Amino acid sequence: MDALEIKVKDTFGTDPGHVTNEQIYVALLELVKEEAEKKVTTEGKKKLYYISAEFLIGKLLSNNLINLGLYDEVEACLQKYGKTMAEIETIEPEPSLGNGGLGRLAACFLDSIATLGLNGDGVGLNYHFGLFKQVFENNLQQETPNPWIENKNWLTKTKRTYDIEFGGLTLTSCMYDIDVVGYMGRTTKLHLFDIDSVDESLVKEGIDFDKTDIAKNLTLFLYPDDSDEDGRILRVYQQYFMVSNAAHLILDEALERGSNLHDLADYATIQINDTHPSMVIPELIRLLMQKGIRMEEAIEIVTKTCAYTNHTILAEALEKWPIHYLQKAVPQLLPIIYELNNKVNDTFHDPSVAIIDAEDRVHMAHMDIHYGYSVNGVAYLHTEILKNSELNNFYKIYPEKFNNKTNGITFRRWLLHCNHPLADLLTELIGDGYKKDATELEKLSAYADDTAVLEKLLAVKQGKKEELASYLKQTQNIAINPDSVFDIQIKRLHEYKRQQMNALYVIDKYFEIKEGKLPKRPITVIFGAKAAPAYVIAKDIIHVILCLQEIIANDPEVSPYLSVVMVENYNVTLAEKLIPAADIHEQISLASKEASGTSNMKFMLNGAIAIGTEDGANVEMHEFVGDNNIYIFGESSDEVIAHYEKADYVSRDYYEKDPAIKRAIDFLISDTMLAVGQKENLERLYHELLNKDWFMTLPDFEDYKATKERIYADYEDRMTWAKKMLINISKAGFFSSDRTIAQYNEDIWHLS
Ligand code: GPV
Repeated sequence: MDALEIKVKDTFGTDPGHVTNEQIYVALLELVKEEAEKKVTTEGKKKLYYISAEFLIGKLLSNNLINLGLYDEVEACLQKYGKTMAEIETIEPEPSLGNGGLGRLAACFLDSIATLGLNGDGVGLNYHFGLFKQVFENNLQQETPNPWIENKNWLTKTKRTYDIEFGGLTLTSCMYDIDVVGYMGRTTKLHLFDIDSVDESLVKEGIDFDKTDIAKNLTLFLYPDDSDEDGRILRVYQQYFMVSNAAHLILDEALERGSNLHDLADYATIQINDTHPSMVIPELIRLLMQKGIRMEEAIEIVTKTCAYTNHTILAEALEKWPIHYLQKAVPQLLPIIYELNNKVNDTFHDPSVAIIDAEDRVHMAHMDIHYGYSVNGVAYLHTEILKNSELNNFYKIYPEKFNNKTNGITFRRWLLHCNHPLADLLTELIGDGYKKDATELEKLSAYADDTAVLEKLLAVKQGKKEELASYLKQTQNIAINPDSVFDIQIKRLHEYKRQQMNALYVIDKYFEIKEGKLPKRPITVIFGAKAAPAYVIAKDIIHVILCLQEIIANDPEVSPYLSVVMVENYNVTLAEKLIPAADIHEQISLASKEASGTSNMKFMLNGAIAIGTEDGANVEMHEFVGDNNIYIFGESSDEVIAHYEKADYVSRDYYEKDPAIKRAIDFLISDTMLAVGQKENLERLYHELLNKDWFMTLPDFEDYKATKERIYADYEDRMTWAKKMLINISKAGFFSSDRTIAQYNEDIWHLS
């Protein structure tokens, strides 16, 4: 009997043919948990703690089966009983414990840490509803809760609990674990802290709830609406709860393994994933002092233990907490933060590197840089910008702390799991060594001119496009034409990512079609994006895209040639369907603003071709594949930075100079749009683009448009296109998170 048959027999007393899909799911969950537990090891003196407010892990069942080497056996067994993994997978809810790239990166990192057999765990929070679920009503985004913790799930409640003190409130934590199974490797743990008193019934309309009732709301949502002060203070409570638990755990485990705490840095290293966990620094100092260590020494110990990753240069995304928030939520940290700030000021006498600024705000990143031993950016260009402009004053003080770790993705989820036909083709051609050593994908380049192979590659892509078309039909009742070119932009909705530029292009194309200038092949432009609930302009952009979708779908003159689709509730599961099906992917952020991007790497690995700016990791992708295999356009990051310095950009000039731009922008408030959209939203975006356009879409528009025409034309030469696909795949090896994690370990963590 197969493992699954045994499990079903033990649990339900029958065979998989006589139980429901839900019961199969439960049996597989148990099976995976048992197998995963067998591979837990804690070898090595030093241990890594990857602390992150987000772990966007996605569904786990298939991935865990793949990593345990059980997938094929289970799939074959299910087939025997007339079932498929695809059916079983739909039962699993997706935990949405992250917003986007940063959270998904943390999840990929755990997979690689486990796969490389490193001694490291993740630490975060057990949000009951995670990020909101997105629904569209009247072409607008609405938010609803996304419950994922059902009766049976991946969480295992542990016995570990701590009393966490806030100003005037003590909450008892409990620790849940999720096993993270490495690919044919060991199992590592994701520790998620929670409290028992959380009350899900607090959530009333949409995702609204009483933000002041901390004992009941602490872990309800990921990043609750922070447009008001109560929301922001709740975030401070969450962050402190996360890091105080982490700090207790780290000290306890170090003591258990023989540390005397003076040597903590030999037993633990902490990666601070952006500034959300930064309070771990003062908290650890506080706890060490409680254990009798003098402050001076405690500071030294912690500085040798903590390393910080920066994920953005956008000023508004760099956390600066007003002192009075900390005074309310975590008064016990203030004396320590004041002392850390005094030491900095006494040494450097430079307000630009102070921890507390003139407006009494605590700059979390500044604390990390002074009191951590490593500062890294997440792509080459990003780290250069940190060193040479954004954090230049710090770089001058601590050049040795700065280093780059270009992001990566786990090939298990983003190829083996989401694209079986492509993985099989690669294995047929170059063997399966690439599954463990991604650089072996290079071997594929031997087939760059082999038409039989190129044909197969195109057939795999076509198959995935058809799969996506039927999936969208089934799940969202959206019809798309698999013979059209699929041009996809999926990522959080943010002005700097410039979905609005893509939308303006769609409007331009709509007019061209109306004028009789028809594309050679129909174009399907697909978007997927959630907007932060309080991010007004981002929601307006979603509104415009949904209006365009409706207008074009209902226009028989245009719809045979162009369609626009915004998928609802874009998440990891949808990404796994969209990415393998993409012909073209949009990486069109304003140069200098996207720290790295990681969907770019996933698309590349799945044989899609990028149109993009020289930004984030696009720069490195461009270097690997060369000019012929990526479509680069737009101003360079140096040019953009110069515009900001000189403040010389006036969007209206472009509107007046370029009739195509004028036509597209005017369309936003045309009768056609007003017939399906809301006046307020449309006018607001119109004025924003015309008078502000902070992320400079208009200067790049002409080049963007020309480059799009070029890429669509090149798509028609199918063999040349297939060669581009093959080269992209063959060069994707560098972007494996196994490489990234190996570099973190080599340069920062030094785990054995
Ligand atoms: I700061 N990122 C994110 O998803 N959330 C955040 O709060 C912050 C950054 C993203 C960056 O925008 C991406 O460029 C990057 O690829 C990703 O973090 C992972 O480094």
